Order: sequence, then structure tokens, then C-alpha cells
Amino acid sequence: MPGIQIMHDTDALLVVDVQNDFCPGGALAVPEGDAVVPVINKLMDRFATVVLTQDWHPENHASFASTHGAEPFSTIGMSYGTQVLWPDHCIAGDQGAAFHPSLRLRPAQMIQRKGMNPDIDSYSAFYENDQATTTGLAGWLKEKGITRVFAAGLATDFCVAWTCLDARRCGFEAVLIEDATRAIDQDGSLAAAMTEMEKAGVVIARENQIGD
Ligand code: VGL
Ligand code: ZN
Repeated sequence: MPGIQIMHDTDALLVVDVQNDFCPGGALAVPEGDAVVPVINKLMDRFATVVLTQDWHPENHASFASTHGAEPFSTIGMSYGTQVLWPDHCIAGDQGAAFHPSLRLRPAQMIQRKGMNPDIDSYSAFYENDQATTTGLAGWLKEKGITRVFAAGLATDFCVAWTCLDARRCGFEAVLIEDATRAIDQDGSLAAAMTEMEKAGVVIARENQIGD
């Protein structure tokens, strides 16, 4: 694929959930999750608009297996559809919810927290998992004139994929920076997410194809 030129005024970098609990040693560690940090740190200087997202749950969140007395990684039916039940993770204000200590924070104008509603999970930076409750991020980006978002972070097959799909739904162009993400990849979830993203018109690129 040819290079993608970054537009200063209309492109934004969305850095999804680069938090301690999704990195090795964390409560919901993504294999090699911390490998995204140097790639993202390098990408940040190429964008004028950088948004970080932060998974930010109350204790006893509906997405926690412990809340239901169930096994982590099992599934349950919720009012809004099937929900994977996760180990307790990213409790608001705890160390597990803090950004990876090497992630650069200074380039980011905006931190979008998500998953605070005790009854609804929120993978995407744009909508809760009911696909109806907005976080307000689309409005913030649109008001700034952003038309295209570049997604990086954790995990490719959950929060990054849902963010890319919702970006398309909100009318943004979307680019997944594949080597700036890592996946949980359980039961074929990565392949399924990649197929969904391609169908939705998400462009798949690598860090070295994105220039300024
Ligand atoms: C995520 C599962 C639960 C993610 C967040 O960031 O991909 N996955 N909460
Ligand atoms: Zn979560």
C-alpha cells in the first residue's frame, strides 16, 4: 500500500486503552501489549490531534465475571446482547487503570474515559456496548473539523475494532495502524474483527506507511 499522508487539521490519532491492566503483568494482559508503546510514542508527533482512551470501570461492573459468580472469558446474555465476562480490570483510579508508564501523555489534548456505567460495557470510544449511549467523542472530533481517525492501542479485537467500526458509523474515515495494536485473540476474535473492519471500509496500514 502506498503511503498515507497525515492532514494536520483533519486527522486525529486515537490511542485506545494503553493501560497497565492490558499490559504484561496486568489483570487482563494482552500478549505483548506493551509492544505498542514505542510505536505509538513515535506516531504521536505526526498528529496535531491526539486522543487517549481509558477503560474506567466501577467495582462490580457488569462486564466482570466476579460480578456474576462466573468464570472469566465465559459469556452471558445482557439486555444489549452477548457480553464476554472479563477478569476484574481497570478499576477507576487504581494503578491497573493508569496509562502504561512509558506512554507519552503530553501530546494528548483529550482523555476519553469509558465503561463507567455499572450496567453496560463500553469497548468503543464512541458508544457504549448498547450501541446507543454516546460518549460524546464524535461531537468533540467533529466540532474540531476532524474527518479521519487513526486507531492504535489495545486490544485490536475488542476496544480498537469497536472504535474503528463506530468511527465509520459516525461518518469518519478510519485507519487501523496494525503494528500499533495487539490482540487478545480468543476463539477467532481477531480474524472476525479484521473481517468486520474491512467490510466497514476501515483501511489497514502500518506505522511506516503513515507520514507527515
Ligand atoms: C477491553 C475487554 C474489556 C479492551 C476493555 O480495551 O480491548 N477489552 N475491557
Ligand atoms: Zn473493560
